[in-house]
Amino acid sequence: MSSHQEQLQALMAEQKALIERPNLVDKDWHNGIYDRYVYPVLTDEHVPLFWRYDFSEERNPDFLERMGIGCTLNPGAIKFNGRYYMMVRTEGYDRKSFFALASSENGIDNFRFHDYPIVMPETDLRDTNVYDMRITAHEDGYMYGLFCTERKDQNDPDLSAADAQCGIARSKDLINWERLPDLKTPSPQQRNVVLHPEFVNGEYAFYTRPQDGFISAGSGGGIGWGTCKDITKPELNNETIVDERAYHTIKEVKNGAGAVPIKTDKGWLHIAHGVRGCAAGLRYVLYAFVCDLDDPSKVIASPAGHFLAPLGLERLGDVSNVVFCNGAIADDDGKVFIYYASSDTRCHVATSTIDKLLDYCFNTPSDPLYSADCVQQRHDLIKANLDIIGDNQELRY
Ligand code: M1P
Repeated sequence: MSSHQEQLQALMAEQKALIERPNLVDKDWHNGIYDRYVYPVLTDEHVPLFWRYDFSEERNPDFLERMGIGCTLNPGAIKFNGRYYMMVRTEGYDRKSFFALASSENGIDNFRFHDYPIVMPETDLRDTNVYDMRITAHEDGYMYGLFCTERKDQNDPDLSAADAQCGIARSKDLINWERLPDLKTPSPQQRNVVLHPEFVNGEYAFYTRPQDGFISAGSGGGIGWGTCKDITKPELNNETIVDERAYHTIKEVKNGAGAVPIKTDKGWLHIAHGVRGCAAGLRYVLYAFVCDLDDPSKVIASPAGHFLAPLGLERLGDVSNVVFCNGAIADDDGKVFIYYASSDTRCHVATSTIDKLLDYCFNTPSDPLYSADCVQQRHDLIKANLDIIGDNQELRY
């Protein structure tokens, strides 16, 4: 066997072991709300070798990697024909992201990429970069992918000035996509736009994230809301704010809708992200809230603080101190799979149930915004617990 073949076989064996490794609940983690898992569900090492190496011995005698992949992150997620799918933001060494489908039978391990990345049709204005797709199975019968399309800001001479807008495409099979026009909104830039799965008053409804600049929410920000009649001419004339950012909270700098909201008996369940600034830079965490069933633009439960924050190795990566979620799957039996990426580098899953998530959302106190009020909330909890503990020393350490 040639050295070329030996190297290929060794790498293939390594990758097979990685993909087929069972994922395990992390027993060191407990908050009762969700389980974390020991291994990420997808990393750059899961990307097929035939996407990265030229297998021809003649063209590539020393078996060099030709087109590396740096990160697999921010997956949209959907259950389709009984399988768990992630639409993964896959980023080459050239910094360009593209969409690639990976699927698994159980949603927690054995995720495999499909043979080819998605070929996303373009509009007349080419996409320099595309990322962070949210996949909505809409009641109109299509699966919609809403994503960020990024282009050079032609009005700003600064070479790194970029323009972010919401691209829209739709599909019936997740493989072939029909591109629609980009969403027009009153805001100069848009990212983190999510299509609501049902018509609202007969119109398509969008959660938006108005922003003044490419990075900074500026005077904008907050999770917005708008509707339009015809998704093939997507334009929101009004954008109201559903979930504001606020001083000294986990969403002080910016926030954005994440997974497509999950319909429950008690309301639409959201997993979103909030960003604050600190000496280490921006810190991205996930938070949860619930919107009214009849009026999905109205928040009815808003637990304080983060729901999930980067932990251990999750804190390190291409853009460190980040967790980001744009996909979750709710099974008919009430189990929920929350897909998230850590530090813009790799994908993870956390699992929970609708009941636990609703309990968390409705029974966790909301942020009272002042330290003294937070102390009072904690005093209330302690007092109630001490009443239960009483003289029973077994209940205290
Ligand atoms: O780098 C962290 C995240 O930054 C952006 O999110 P937001 O628009 O809220 O700042 C996105 O580019 C996202 O992809 C990225 O994970």
